[in-house]
Amino acid sequence: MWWLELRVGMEHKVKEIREEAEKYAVNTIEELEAFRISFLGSKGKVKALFTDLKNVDQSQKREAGQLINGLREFVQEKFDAFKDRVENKSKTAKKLDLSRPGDQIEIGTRHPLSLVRSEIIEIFSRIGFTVSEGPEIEDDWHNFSALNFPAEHPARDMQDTFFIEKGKTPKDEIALRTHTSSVQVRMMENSQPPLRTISPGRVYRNEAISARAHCFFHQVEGLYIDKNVSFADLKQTLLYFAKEMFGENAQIRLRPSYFPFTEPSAEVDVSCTICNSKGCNVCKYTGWLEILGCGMVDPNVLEASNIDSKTFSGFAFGMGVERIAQLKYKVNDLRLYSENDVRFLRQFTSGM
Ligand code: 2NL
Repeated sequence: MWWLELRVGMEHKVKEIREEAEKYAVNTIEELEAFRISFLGSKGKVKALFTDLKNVDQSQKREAGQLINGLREFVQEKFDAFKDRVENKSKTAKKLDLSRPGDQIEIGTRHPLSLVRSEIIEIFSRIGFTVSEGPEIEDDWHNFSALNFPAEHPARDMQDTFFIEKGKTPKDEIALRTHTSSVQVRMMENSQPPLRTISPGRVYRNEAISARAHCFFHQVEGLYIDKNVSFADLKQTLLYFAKEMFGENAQIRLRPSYFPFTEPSAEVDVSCTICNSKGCNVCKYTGWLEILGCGMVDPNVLEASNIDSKTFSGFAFGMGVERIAQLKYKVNDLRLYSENDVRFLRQFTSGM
């Protein structure tokens, strides 16, 4: 059965050698040479097949010859690829100079909001405020109801708040927090006064993005509850903050305002540090810049978190970190904070 012998003999051998070459791994020049000798050398496996070809029946010779040629090409390509790899490897090995100084890593800078956030935290830490944080996804109770928001308040509207889950009633709704007061409600619920805490964090409002508004921003809210906490304490605390943040010469003024969660409430301006209150386009020639909102915690808010409003009183305030950073670093477009343009970001210190 000569034909079977041919198939088993030639076809099988070609297949075997091909598989052997496929599995072969070469890592050094010596191994490369061994591969060449074993497969392509004058006494190599491919050459041996060409010798065998002489014994193949004339009618099968052409086909068998093509088979071996194919194998030779395959092995040659394999060899070329190995050669490439091994030679490149030895080249880079020669170039490697372990005594060279390392590449300089470019040092990043702290984000201005991160810098200002840390500074605010530090200022209040010095007078005994702790830092509290909480979830960005909130239920209606912690974001609105416990803070004395009436049912028909516009903030509870789709226009102003990002809702995540609509409930059967407004009280079942889940939303992105619109202020970090929600964190302070959790603090009041979980501990009894005295309470002195600031809550930094990201908050969300459903607003069109522009130079002056964004759909998210960063807040630091403060809360102080104890016996006999007065409006004078609030005022002095904020004056201390303004001087620490904007310099010893900073002055503050309070204007009456309204928030559902404080009574009385006020908005606080700091004397314009850019023109020394002489009047400039930043303070719009008023000499004053608005920096935060504040007030005495509404008794309804204390009671909602089971704090006796006959025994305790407190003050609270809230400020936008973007706003403080804008005044400190003269940032004229809110979008710069979140666009990650390194030309903007590089201007800030890399220190802590
Ligand atoms: C603003 C005004 C304010 C508060 C936040 C607060 C928190 C609790 C109770 C009462 Cl738990 N008040 N926070 C009070 C007044 C103003 O923020 O303009 N923020 C950017």
